[in-house]
Amino acid sequence: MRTQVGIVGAGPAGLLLSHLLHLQGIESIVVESRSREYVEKRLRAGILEHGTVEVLREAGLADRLNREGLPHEGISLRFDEEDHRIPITELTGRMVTVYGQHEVVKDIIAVRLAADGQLEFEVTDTKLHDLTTDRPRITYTNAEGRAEEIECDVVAGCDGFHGVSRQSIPANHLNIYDHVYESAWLGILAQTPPSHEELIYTHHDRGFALHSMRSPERTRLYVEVDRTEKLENWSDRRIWDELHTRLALKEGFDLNEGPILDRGITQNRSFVAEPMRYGRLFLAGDSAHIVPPTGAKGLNLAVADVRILARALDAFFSLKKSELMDTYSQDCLKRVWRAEHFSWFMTSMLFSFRGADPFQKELQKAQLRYTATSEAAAKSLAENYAGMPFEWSDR
Ligand code: RFL
Ligand code: PHB
Repeated sequence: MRTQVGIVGAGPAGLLLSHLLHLQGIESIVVESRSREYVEKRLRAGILEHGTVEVLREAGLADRLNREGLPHEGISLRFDEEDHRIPITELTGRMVTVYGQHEVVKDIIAVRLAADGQLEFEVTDTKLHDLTTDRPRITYTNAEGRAEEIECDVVAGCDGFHGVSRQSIPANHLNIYDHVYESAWLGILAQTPPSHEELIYTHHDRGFALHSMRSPERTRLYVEVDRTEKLENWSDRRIWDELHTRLALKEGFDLNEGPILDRGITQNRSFVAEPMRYGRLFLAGDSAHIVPPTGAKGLNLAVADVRILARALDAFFSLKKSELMDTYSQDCLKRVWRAEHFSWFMTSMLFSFRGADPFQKELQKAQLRYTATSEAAAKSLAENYAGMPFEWSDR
């Protein structure tokens, strides 16, 4: 097979890239190791930045997002059993939208298939070859067990943190920054209406907790757990008790309970591999960088990378200009490092980190009080949370 852009991975990065390229008249083939059903159900991110929603709207991918997405104009910081609202829209003129990542994935797959886009699910043994030539290749075994090869002009490595793309780059060509935290997230999806109209980020001596949502009928909740914690140690009752304790308010807080539909543990990790390019291979999204979920940035960074990559590839294929491909990595990394800092900052402020020393604990409280009482501090948080405008990172 021959195509212009071979895309590894049908997560948000790979799918959005294939659609943006299609709008520019550039051909691509996406290969994905999981089944369509699996990627359409995989429960992950839930918060779309202002700019992410704009990208999806401009690309004609927002019919359902416009109908079902829940626009949010603020979040709550909860500590010492009190709420402190950060009015994001009042402070920045921007907002965020609650809309599940798997809904974004479903929407793009439907649009790609309607346009006869080539998406190959359930492939195995994906390998990348000849990346430093102008004819790189992807080989894999398809769902029927047949060996396949795609010859392309460019390969987009959109296969997430554990994919093959980054691992296909010789180690001496990458700078790796890796930071692992002591705590992880235990997340549940519950069949019950949200208990509050906005997200609540809670700092409590027993650990961080987050109240989020997916729809007017479904609540998404998280508690901080030890990095080595096992899901089987957490009965439904233990999860709810912990949530009640951590989300408590002095004036009382009614937390709605309901059947738990999904649960999982996610590690907190900060990771950057740079440059995000090796020859004709371009990394986008989680394959190049990971953030702890506390800033709600991972999916949004994937979208921002792909927006830059689609432009660079347009200039390359339609104008034969490679300047934007040459600056791709540095153009993305400005936003990536801003989000790395913000996600680390939110995690450092909100998590309890069992065993943290008293000095660190007082610093956390000082930062929380400052953010809750200073408009300058709140505005900085709000600006990052809603997402730095593209004009800022395009500068
Ligand atoms: P993905 O989504 O991991 O997609 C990569 C795809 O590549 C496939 N793949 C391969 N395909 C072919 N051959 C191979 N060898 C392959 N190896 C892997 C995989 O099956 C997969 O389909 O990466 P992408 O597209 O870069 O998207 C990144 C986002 O998924 C991720 O950053 C976010 O989910 C992170 N995240 C959040 N981000 C936000 O912006 N806002 C949030 O509120 C937010 N909350 C979260 C999150 C992530 C979480 N977890 C579970 C990691 C909450 C959680 C709990
Ligand atoms: C979610 O709804 O899954 C969610 C929201 C905000 C975060 C992380 C996850 O910071």
